[in-house]
Amino acid sequence: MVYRVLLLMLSVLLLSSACSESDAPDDVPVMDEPIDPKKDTDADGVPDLVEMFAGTSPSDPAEAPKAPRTKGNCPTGWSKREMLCWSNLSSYATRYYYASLNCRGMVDYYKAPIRVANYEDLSYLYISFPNLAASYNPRYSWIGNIVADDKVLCGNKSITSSTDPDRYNFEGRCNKTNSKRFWCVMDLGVYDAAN
Ligand SMILES: [Ca+2]
Repeated sequence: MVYRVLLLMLSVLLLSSACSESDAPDDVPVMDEPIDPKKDTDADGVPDLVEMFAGTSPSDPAEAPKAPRTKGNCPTGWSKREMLCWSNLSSYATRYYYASLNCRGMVDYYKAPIRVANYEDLSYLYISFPNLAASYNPRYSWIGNIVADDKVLCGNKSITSSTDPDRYNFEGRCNKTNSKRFWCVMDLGVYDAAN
């Protein structure tokens, strides 16, 4: 009987530690449902998702990432890092499959494939642009893609300077049901060709 109770206690402990595994900081809201990629709260013609990742307000029609662009430049609100365009870091944390859908959800608007920033994208940034590394702290963030059954890469180190050795080893494995923040990324060449 005592053995059974101990076993039960151990299972509860293991289960609770698995559920609370390195999630987003407390002040970041968790979005526990998919975001409709067509929803346009302020009816300015730019979907909420697009505004959120470009850094404009989805509820203020006076704000929208609509400025004209030229070839070789990323869309308004996205940062150009050589041949990659980076969105702002998501303002919320969410499960990996929703993160993936949220990036993908902007494809119709930008006419280019968009992904959750993956290990190759981040690695390239940290190693080729060390002065930017600390601005893309991987801790608490998703790193695409799925790498094993239910497991996705996630940042497990904080990169705090241009010489931080964690730039070469910042990835761990997290359960896809954890909630984390993320960046969306698209290839500038593909975006240019489509626009
Ligand atoms: Ca809008």
